Amino acid sequence: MNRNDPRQDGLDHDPSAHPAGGIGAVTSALSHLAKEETVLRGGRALLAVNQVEGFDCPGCAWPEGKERSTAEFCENGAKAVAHEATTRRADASTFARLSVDDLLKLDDHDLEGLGRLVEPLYRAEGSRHFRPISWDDAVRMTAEALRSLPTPDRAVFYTSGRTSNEAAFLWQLLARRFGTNNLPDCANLCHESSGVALTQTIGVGKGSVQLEDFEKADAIFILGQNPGTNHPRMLSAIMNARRRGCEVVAINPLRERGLESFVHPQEPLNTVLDRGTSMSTVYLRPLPGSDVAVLKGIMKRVLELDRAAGGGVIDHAFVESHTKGFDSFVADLDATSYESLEAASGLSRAEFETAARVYADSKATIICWAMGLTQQRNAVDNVIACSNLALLKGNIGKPGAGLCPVRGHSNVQGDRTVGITNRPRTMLIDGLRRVFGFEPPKDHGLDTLESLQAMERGEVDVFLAMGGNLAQAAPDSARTHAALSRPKLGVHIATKPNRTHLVGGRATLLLPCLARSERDVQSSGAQFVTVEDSMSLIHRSQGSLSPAGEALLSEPAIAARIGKALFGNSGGFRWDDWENDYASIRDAIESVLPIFEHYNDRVRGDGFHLPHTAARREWKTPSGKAEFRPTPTPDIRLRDGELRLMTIRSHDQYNTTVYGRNDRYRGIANRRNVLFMNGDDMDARHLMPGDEVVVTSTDDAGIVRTQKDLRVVRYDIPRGACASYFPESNVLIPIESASAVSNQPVSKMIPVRVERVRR
Ligand SMILES: Nc1nc2c(c(=O)[nH]1)N[C@H]1C(S)=C(S)[C@@H](COP(=O)(O)OP(=O)(O)OC[C@H]3O[C@@H](n4cnc5c(=O)[nH]c(N)nc54)[C@H](O)[C@@H]3O)O[C@H]1N2
Ligand SMILES: Nc1nc2c(c(=O)[nH]1)N[C@H]1C(S)=C(S)[C@@H](COP(=O)(O)OP(=O)(O)OC[C@H]3O[C@@H](n4cnc5c(=O)[nH]c(N)nc54)[C@H](O)[C@@H]3O)O[C@H]1N2
Ligand SMILES: [Mo]
Repeated sequence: MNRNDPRQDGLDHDPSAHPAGGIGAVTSALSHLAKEETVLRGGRALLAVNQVEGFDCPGCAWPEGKERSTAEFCENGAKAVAHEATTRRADASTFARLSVDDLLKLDDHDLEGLGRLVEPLYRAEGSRHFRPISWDDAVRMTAEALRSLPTPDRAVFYTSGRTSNEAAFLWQLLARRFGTNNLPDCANLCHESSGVALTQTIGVGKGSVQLEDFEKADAIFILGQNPGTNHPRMLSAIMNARRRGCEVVAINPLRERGLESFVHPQEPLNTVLDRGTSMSTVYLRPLPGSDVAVLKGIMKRVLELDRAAGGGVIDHAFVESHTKGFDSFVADLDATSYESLEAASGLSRAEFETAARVYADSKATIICWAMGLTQQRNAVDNVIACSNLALLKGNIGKPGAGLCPVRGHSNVQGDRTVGITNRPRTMLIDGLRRVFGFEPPKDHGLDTLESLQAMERGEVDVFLAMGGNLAQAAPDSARTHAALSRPKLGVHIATKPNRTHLVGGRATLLLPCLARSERDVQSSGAQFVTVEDSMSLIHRSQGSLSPAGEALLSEPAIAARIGKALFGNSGGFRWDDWENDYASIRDAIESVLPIFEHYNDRVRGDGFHLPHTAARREWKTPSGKAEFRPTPTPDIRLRDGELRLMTIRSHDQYNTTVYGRNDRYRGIANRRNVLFMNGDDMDARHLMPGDEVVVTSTDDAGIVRTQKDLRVVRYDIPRGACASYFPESNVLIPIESASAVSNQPVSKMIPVRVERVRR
């Protein structure tokens, strides 16, 4: 058998040579609409995605841009909408037919495939069936469970980043009025490290660029991100930049399709000719976990170029007047040899030089990154290194330049802004006290990993989740499932059934809510909600489809009803008003957080940008300056025979929601149990494509975790690295394996062993 021909391997593996996007994107989107039996309903919804009067795409947090007159087509946004608009229903009869044990046998794809939840359900302790319950009883039961706690810190309020500002604000108000800052969220698993690092270096934990900057940049760096799959609308911005000659430097162990070539599906001629725009001018492929070494290699060279030219490469005037720590940063670079950086990253000095040349020649550079940088042990350093790079040439607070952590969930940034965080800032606490007249808790609450550890120890009695699927999103699946099952009551607000609902709590309430794409009518009339995109633009979102079921409540309504049951309408707490008219929630947000002044007025049209101090070159750091910080070169020691595993998303999933089993751009059809490996690493283990392998990881305590039944795919990936899909590979990640400082799980650099299963 020809070992290099992927088609001989018994796996349907055909790495596509086609550009990203194009006709494949259109046909794929249509097939997902058909699969959900929702061509009409879903098609109607698609026309309204990301329109000023429509709803915000639940796909990702990339901004919309000014040209919203025609539907901005995005294949993966279309899938997200199709799956939300499905005509399938997981109703009481579904749960009467299927016990929890039956449901647990379904995989994530089939579980959510049961369809939309349409009525409140309850599973009593000891029972294996969910049964219908009235809203009144569900709300009363939740309030009673909370009221019976000996201390408020025995409750945990989780939030997933799709939640609107209005719902999120009520949710955190509920938790804080109840008395706890236990407000973990999906950002703890996502861009936590970016927030922590940027707060240290530039004094604000958000990206500093706006969409217009992509029209002005000379160079764009993209690290640890796969926009072709996860932020497809970003490809238009990059394509337009490339067409006017902007340089794009991609840094990623994998050659990702969308970073190589792209056809805009709304350009018919190019689509027909399959003629793509080449997306990157430099493509560096380091080992997973080594970005600090790569960035240091680049910056070391920039420093040399500056010295050789007698200045003028580095923006010394900016460094002088706006920054602190330059000298020790330079001393660290000088003390670091190229050889050590080459050894750590697997790249050559020539590669550092090529990227450094692009950076040196560019007058305005944007630096983008996502999970490849933040899900690392040294994740905070990764982001600090991006910030150092930007500061060298004053690439922040000027047109065409800036730092751009590309957010995941469509409102994860907004949720944080309105108070979803276990570490509230004084501004929020003071605002809540001033407006509502109660003393909010000040001690830090639990983040996501800490919450799971507290549950494991039996210290949490009520776990409430506003969306998400923590059982599958969190690492260490077996322990996470066991931990989630310990609280007396799990309360899950959701659109579709998932594994968290099956394992979450000794008794469980399942509260079904309206989705983004659906009409939300309250007693004062039709409502809209607001969200914040990755570039701090606050804008409205209003669904237009008829709700999936008559009994559905909106997320703000559910939060308000629990609040009312616990505390009643008293003082500044106007739970009934808030449920009836979301403008009154926005008024409350504005009173607490002055950055939202004239919220209801300003959100009427295209929305408004929240102020970003660093983008104005105001530095809210303790020193009042932007700070250079030295970053130690990562020292990744593997034991003999180990590989570095990264867990990544396929083209057919939204986090734990598995739409289908294909990964078109990587040439995988109809399966998810694949392990991408370098040919030399396969040869060293006498592996052939399609072989069944077992992957194991061993933690510091010597405990071995195992993922079985993976099939090897020979892939263009650096030697020493391998990749598989999240969430299945979460079984391999110990809860304790987290980034220093930000406590974010290390999902992109898991030391593993791979062994063939002999049959
Ligand atoms: N369709 C779709 N859209 C989504 C999502 C989805 O699941 N589906 N999820 C949303 C969410 S919540 C998020 S956070 C984003 C996620 O968006 P991404 O961050 O793009 O998602 P990942 O699949 O985790 O991809 C990480 C990328 O980092 C690379 N990588 C891994 N390790 C390293 C490393 O050490 N260094 C470098 N330089 N690169 C590395 C991988 O090869 C991969 O290309 O997407 C959002 N949008
Ligand atoms: N190994 C590994 N683990 C990871 C990652 C990784 O790259 N590798 N990525 C991490 C990242 S970046 C993230 S953001 C987390 C994601 O963590 P989560 O946000 O917790 O998970 P999701 O899969 O996005 O949540 C999906 C569920 O949300 C519910 N849902 C969907 N829409 C709505 C809605 O409108 N309202 C409500 N109330 N519920 C809704 C549905 O029931 C669905 O089952 O996972 C993290 N885990
Ligand atoms: Mo995310």
